[in-house]
Amino acid sequence: MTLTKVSFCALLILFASSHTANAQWNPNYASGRTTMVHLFEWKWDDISVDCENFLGPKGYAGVQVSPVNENVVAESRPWWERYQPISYLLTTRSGNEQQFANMVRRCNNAGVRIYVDVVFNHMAAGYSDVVGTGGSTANPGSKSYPAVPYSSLDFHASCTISSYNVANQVRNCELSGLRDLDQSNSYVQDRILDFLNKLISLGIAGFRVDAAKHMWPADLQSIYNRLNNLNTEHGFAGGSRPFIYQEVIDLGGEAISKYEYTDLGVVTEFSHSASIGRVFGGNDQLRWLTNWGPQWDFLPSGSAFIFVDNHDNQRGHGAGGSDILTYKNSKKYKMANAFMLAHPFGIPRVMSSFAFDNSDQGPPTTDGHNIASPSINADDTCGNGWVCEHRWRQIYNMAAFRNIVAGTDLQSWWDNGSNQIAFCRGNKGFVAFNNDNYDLNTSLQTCLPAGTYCDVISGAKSGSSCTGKSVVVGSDGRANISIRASEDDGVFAIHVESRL
Ligand SMILES: *[C@@H]1O[C@H](CO)[C@@H](O)[C@H](O)[C@H]1NC(C)=O
Ligand SMILES: *[C@@H]1O[C@H](CO)[C@@H](O)[C@H](O)[C@H]1NC(C)=O
Ligand SMILES: CC(=O)N[C@H]1CO[C@H](CO)[C@@H](O)[C@@H]1O
Repeated sequence: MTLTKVSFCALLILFASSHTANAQWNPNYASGRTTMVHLFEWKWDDISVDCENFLGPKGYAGVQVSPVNENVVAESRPWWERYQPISYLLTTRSGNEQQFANMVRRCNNAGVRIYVDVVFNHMAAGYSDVVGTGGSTANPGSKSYPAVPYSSLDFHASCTISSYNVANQVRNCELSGLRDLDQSNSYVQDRILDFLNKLISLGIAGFRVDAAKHMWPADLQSIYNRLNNLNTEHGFAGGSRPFIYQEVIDLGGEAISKYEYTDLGVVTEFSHSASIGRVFGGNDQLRWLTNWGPQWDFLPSGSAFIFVDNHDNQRGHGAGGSDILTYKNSKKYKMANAFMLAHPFGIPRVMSSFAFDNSDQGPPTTDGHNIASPSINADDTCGNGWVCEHRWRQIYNMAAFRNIVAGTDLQSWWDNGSNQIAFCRGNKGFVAFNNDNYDLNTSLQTCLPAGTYCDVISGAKSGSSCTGKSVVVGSDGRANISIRASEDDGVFAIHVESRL
């Protein structure tokens, strides 16, 4: 009796822990990698090449791709047309199904996982007949999408979201006039699952669930429970569940809370984006970052999907308003990204944009319709209208820093009582920031073994020399750290692998 009880308990514990390790909160990254990039509006063939030539070798863990299913062809081709589905055919301006499948395989082979931005809260808006990127037609006016097929039976009755203080409206009415699917309908659930499980069979590692706040958690639960395990032919361990990160914009003060979704998967932490922008934008002091994490009203680290900006709030949509930092404010933007990547909190995603002047503008094209490929400069940066923040040395070297210091604690916090801060990650890495308008020039504890180290922000180790600033760490771990206010970058970072 006692024996049976004991072994039953042991079994339960075993089951519980293996379930957690392989569950939907785990990004399923290849070992030693920690950081995802959003290649917004990139073509599948271009992503394949970037996985092999850059993302894999630089240590990035994954790519979030733009929506993969057929969307409406909107006039002047704005970026937001991809959030207006016409069908679940895998044909968009980024490529077709064969190109998508090829990309997933090539990226997985390069150690880089693919995450798909899935849009199943709604279908395309409008009143008359429209055409999709795969040639399918639909009539949003009569809620008819024959290429799925969906009919008016599959949608909530039309109504307008007039108050975010009423959860029923937020979840059952139409977001910006987009026809609102009823995810409690078993036929709708089956169509969504056919789509998601097809992507899993092609080797993807997880999903960004667009507009999750506009769907009922119980309906999402029913859908997630019926997702297949990841495809072991693509290198995933047997029993691995797709990673799920849900778009829930919650800066407080609304009917719907981000905490309603944490039992289902990870949740986008928009407060992180707004707060890091406010601090590095100069509207709060860096010294307050000493307790960065849940004390800032963020989700617990393992539930928080974090970013400096995303494709919505970098152009004034979404949340955070003028606090949000983007590539347009590059010095402060690089500092914010470096802090996000140096700090142990959360599951980070780096944004990679195309340049834009107005908030509707779509990606660079060759002819007004077909997306143009990025050009790659000698210094790894991009041209042809692409910003490629992920290819900025100050950002990709910090993604590598995060891999190198993974598993260590933040320690030896220093600040000057204002906007100069520094900290160690165990005895593997050290980082300092200067957001004051005067120089930082002082002796600081780096926690690193004695030696000469190369700053990975101003340059990189090249053979036995450093193309940027180097610093001598003494036998007591201290070094004279200097970041002038006038320097291009307000960050200094060294780690065990940047020792000369
Ligand atoms: C830093 O301060 C020391 C004196 O403590 C001075 O010799 C040195 O030139 C300063 N360095 C910079 C970069 O300002
Ligand atoms: C830091 O600067 C001081 C003053 O210039 C010098 O005495 C000390 O040796 C330096 N420390 C290191 C580790 O270089
Ligand atoms: C407390 C402290 O370290 N204050 C420093 C703030 O920054 C300036 C410039 O680096 C120093 O002179 C102060 O000593």
